[in-house]
Amino acid sequence: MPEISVRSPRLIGSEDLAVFMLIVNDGTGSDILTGYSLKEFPAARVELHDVKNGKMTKIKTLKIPAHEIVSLKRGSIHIMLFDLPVEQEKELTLVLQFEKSGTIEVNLATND
Ligand SMILES: [Cu+2]
Repeated sequence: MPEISVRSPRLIGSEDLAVFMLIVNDGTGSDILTGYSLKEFPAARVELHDVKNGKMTKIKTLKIPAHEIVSLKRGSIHIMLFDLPVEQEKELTLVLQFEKSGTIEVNLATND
């Protein structure tokens, strides 16, 4: 069974927002990140990106192997948030959906 947790979530940017974090699997089985949305703004566009040859490409799912830490970071895999209301002030909650572990909510605070 996988045992998924999230460490050090960070929200970067002002218009198009990037989300970085560590996704930790302390379990004995792998899991797959299959969904991502914003609790406060369900209509916002949330995308999972990888970077290939310096260009961002959309990917749909992300495997989290057993006993591994997958790092979402600048220049690598990351999550991006689009079409958020301009005047959003409240904190954002990113809802991650994993195939086996179910839903994990990640609180995001701007880190400038
Ligand atoms: Cu991106």
